[in-house]
Amino acid sequence: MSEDASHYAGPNRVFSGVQPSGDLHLGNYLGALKKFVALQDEMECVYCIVDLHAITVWQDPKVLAEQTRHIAAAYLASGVDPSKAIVYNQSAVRAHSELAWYFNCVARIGWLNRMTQFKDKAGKNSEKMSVGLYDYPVLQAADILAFKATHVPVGEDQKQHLELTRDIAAKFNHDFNTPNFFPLCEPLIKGPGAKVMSLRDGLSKMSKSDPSDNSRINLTDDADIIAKKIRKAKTDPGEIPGTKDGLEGRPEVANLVGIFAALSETTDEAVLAEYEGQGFGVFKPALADLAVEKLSPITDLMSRYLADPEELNRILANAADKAAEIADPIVGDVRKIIGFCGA
Ligand code: AQP
Repeated sequence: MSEDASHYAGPNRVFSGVQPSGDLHLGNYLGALKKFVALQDEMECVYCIVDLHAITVWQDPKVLAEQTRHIAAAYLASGVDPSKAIVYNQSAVRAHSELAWYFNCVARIGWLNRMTQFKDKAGKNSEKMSVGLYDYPVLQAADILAFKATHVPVGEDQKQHLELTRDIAAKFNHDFNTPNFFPLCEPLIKGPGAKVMSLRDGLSKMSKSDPSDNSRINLTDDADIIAKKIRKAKTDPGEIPGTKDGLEGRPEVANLVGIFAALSETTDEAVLAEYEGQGFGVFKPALADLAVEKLSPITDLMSRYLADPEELNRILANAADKAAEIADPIVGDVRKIIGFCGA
């Protein structure tokens, strides 16, 4: 598509979301939440708890609201400030679902057939998956574009979905002859922590749905559990190399070095220089101490927020009103552009 993001004249705006589909882990924190906090002083930020996405796989109705508050508490405990950023849950703002339908009529089936995350999640059971899971990237495009968001902080796993969002925006702009109505959003992916891998397999990403709890560090894990999981993390009999070349073919070691760098806000190179020649008997305890130092305050604060569910509900409801104030007029314009009677 030939359109250039730089021709969009609207304001810069950040949008991102996390599913309330289970405990957040270190990958979600480093790949998403930590970036959310850094951006809230730079641009208008809209941070959603994407409960419509969560129900693309079964969610127990008795715990969905609680899981949603859990993610809200994780946002706030990580440093997202509701007086600066809009923090709400997706189902409370109708614009998401409405725009997703319009985009279903813009996106092509061939585009969705290429989405690797659906293939990974569905495996051999794609016929038994919900239509929603297949359509997930279209809803994600609607989330972003209902706010005309220009910047989207996510982990590397979302790269393909954001390319689809750009394709949908460009096709809409082109089909309806409304150049630059939707911006072509810029993914904010780079940096340490963009792809945190499983502690048990350096080739699979750290994920909420991995059946092994030892594969991930949850934001609710206490210091002992964090230390135990890092102690048990898969490595090899070698030592920490002095340069990144020495990490070739050692994905588990590369992952631990990357986690160390992301948590200490430095580079892989600096970590390698500090620990060159050390064994894992030295490196793992240092990493465990660092992880506990960075994550424990978040875990503690989360518990305090979760102790007051009414206050979390209030924060989410207020923010949903603010989110609707931005998204409703944009979706209203889309209705007019499409040409609906009465729009
Ligand atoms: N391992 C990861 N490394 C870096 N970033 C990650 N993210 C997820 N896993 C990693 C980023 O976290 C944000 C929220 O993700 P999500 O919960 O909405 O969905 P997900 O990507 O599907 O996360 P999971 O943990 O892998 O969940 P399941 O197992 O349910 O699929 C996104 O920005 C994502 O990039």
